[in-house]
Amino acid sequence: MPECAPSHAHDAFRQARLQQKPIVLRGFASDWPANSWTWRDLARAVGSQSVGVRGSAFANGQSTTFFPKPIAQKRLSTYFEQLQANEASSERLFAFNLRAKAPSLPHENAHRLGRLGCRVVNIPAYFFGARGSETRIHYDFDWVDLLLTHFLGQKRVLLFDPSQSENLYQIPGTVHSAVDFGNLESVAARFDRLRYLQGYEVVLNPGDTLFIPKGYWHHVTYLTGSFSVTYRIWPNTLGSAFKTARTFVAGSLDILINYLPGVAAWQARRRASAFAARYGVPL
Ligand SMILES: O=C(O)CCC(=O)C(=O)O
Repeated sequence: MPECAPSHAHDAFRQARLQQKPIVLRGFASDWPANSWTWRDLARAVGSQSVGVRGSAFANGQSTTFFPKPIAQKRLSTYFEQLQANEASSERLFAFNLRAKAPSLPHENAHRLGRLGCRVVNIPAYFFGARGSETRIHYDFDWVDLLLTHFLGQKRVLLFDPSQSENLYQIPGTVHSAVDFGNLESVAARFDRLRYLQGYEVVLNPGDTLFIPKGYWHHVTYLTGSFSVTYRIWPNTLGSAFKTARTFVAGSLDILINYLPGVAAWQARRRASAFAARYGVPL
């Protein structure tokens, strides 16, 4: 995985974005306020609020939904204590609105990312995870460039460009792969195209920023309890703005219609038969 020091971040990021290749900007965010938050600061800022924590989408059989369903309702401060103690679990908070839950903390980072020469949508999406938890492999349905900045621990990210979708056994009509990366050894025989898979692997440390280009598949393993924040970059060409608008509307509609009774099960059946026809193996 290409990487660069903070002093070269602007030029290296510009080049990577032009070429649509990932890059790690090591230590780019080491002076951000979020990089000095402790678990105790976070627990204090959220007070007594509770949230639905999410687990492993594969374990819950939620193979085609974008947002896995919550597996437990938990006090946020209790969850942060678990992360601080580095307890192993599958519990995650995915695309979490920490700004709404902890408004007393400084969440303004758009201008800091602006130093890279891009404009980001000013909506921070936070990702928390316990040691050993995973975000299943997917790409983001709105087809935008992403900047993910990491804090308070380590996570491992695998990245694959869109040309790898067949080798990843993309489930037709979804942004998901049928491959459970948490159990690669047991699925390797069934999904033999994995042999041809080519991609990148990187371990992120506190203060690192990862550029994830549009449509890039990403799989995340939390090596310790930790969190990140992702910002979406506004499209910079008319063509990409149009594709983002189209995929955003289609993806949002898909999420909404899946709430209607029977739709999720019907979609799952349709996708399973399309999958078997395309790859010659059952989903
Ligand atoms: O870090 C994670 O757990 C997932 C990040 C992600 O999916 C994203 O930023 O789009």
